[in-house]
Amino acid sequence: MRLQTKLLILMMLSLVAIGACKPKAEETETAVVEATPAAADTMAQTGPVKYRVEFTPLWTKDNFPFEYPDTSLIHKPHFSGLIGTAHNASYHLFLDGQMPTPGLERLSEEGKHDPLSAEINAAIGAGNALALTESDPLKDFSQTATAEVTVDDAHPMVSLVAMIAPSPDWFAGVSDVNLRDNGSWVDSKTVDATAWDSGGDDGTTYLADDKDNDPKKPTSMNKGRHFMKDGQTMPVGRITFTRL
Ligand SMILES: [Ca+2]
Ligand SMILES: [Ca+2]
Repeated sequence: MRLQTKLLILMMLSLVAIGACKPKAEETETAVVEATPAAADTMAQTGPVKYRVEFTPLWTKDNFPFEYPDTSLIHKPHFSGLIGTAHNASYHLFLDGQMPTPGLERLSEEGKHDPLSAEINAAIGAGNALALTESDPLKDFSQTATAEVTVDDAHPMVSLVAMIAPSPDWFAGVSDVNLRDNGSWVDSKTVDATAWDSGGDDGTTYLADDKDNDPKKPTSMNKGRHFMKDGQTMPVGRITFTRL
């Protein structure tokens, strides 16, 4: 009887011990469940994130009266479709002081996305860019041009360009816009797009005849009279990135 009693007590103690352990296990599980949303959020910060791109034109006759192209022309003043990509520090769509690529030269002179799109696709293949972004041309300046751009941890910067048309080799552009801030993706960001000269043509007026140059000149900010006011460069457009 004594032995049986001892065994019974031992069994009861074991049950109590198991019972005591159980809530702990549940607590641990609960803790894991609670941690999951935070972990998912951290993932979302690094993984591909999409932004809406909205390009608002500011290149109007009111803002840029000097030699502003005749709005009754068949090819009214307009912007070509935007083209660009998210990328890392090893890729630049354009850079102040750098020779234009054939793709940037053609975009700036004819508004054509090819072969700039092929150059971007090559950068994607090399791991330096993430995905091609393009919009339709913008011909009605009461409207905006829209597109989407995908960024990730390895490609947090965005560069975009559009031809200022008509023009010899001038384009609106933003480069290396970083959509990360303090380790998080920004909800939205607005940047001015200034006028650039790709360096692929020597024309100096909107309607100048083709004046191809060889060797090419370095790309530079366009500080001609067309885009300056009171000694300041005026933005020809504004680009807003909004996280989707
Ligand atoms: Ca040229
Ligand atoms: Ca030029």
